[in-house]
Amino acid sequence: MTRYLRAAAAQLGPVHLADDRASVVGRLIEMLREAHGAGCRLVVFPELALTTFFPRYWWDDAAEADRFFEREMPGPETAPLFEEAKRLGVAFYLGYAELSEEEGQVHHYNSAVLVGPGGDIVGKYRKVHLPGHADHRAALEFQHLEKRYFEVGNLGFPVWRLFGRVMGMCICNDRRWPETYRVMSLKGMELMMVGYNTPDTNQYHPEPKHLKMFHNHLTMQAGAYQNGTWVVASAKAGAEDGFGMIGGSCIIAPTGERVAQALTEEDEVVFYDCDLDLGDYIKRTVFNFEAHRRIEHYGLITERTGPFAAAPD
Ligand code: CDT
Repeated sequence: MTRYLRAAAAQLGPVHLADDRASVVGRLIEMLREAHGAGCRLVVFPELALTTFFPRYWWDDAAEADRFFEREMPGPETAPLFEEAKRLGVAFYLGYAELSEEEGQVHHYNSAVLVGPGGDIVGKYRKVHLPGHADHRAALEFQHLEKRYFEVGNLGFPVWRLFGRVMGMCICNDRRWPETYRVMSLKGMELMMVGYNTPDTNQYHPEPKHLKMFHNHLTMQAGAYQNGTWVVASAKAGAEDGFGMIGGSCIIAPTGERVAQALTEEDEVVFYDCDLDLGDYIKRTVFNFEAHRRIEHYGLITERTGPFAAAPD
């Protein structure tokens, strides 16, 4: 069983509306090769990695956004990435917009796949926490229309065994919610992969700019420590057609420390030798769930979404 896993976060610089899939896949392959050259066995790419972050745009006909969705994975444009990863024997996480047909119904999800070193899809995750709004807010500098273009994921928070260890996936806004980590941690998660697209401005409320990066790292470092898990986090960075994305891709140890971090707002690979046994002492001591969790007092967490959802006690 693997003790050390050299894992990479492969950050993408801006992807513009005019950029086609082939050029983006070419950039992903470049980073995959770089990571492989550095000895990495797992590479994490961002959320919606194949296109610009299109939910910032409103189209009167929502179906116009269908051009950003993948109907198959791999499809003709993503097959070269799968083939190269298989040739190199590197596993990867890829975020993409998924258009699927289930029982005659078309569905739209914000998804990620985990592809094993043999090129097979080991697992799929569909984003549960969709931020933003569904209505047209033309007065905003840019919108965040995930609630318009995607449905809430219907697969829960599964975990998968890869390299003999337990791995979880989530997508962007999921990383801000403690429940995301805890559900997977209760299934034994040892490493969590997350891709994200975070604007560098809070369009809903004026806020000091530095808070965007602070909150990004704060939530993931807390999630890593409180669950004794590694987190490999990969961002989009820089200005996509003028709209800034924060970047800050990083690898976080189960101690909550950031051990590797991207320095640029461009395509950049960062990697680390993750000691997958490091979380064990945290799970045996301060976060020994079996010894210390008090589930008899946690019922409200699954009964209420918030304090205003029901009368207070
Ligand atoms: N892509 C994504 O989930 N982005 C959100 C932005 C929230 S602002 C509406 C994030 O949590 O980073």
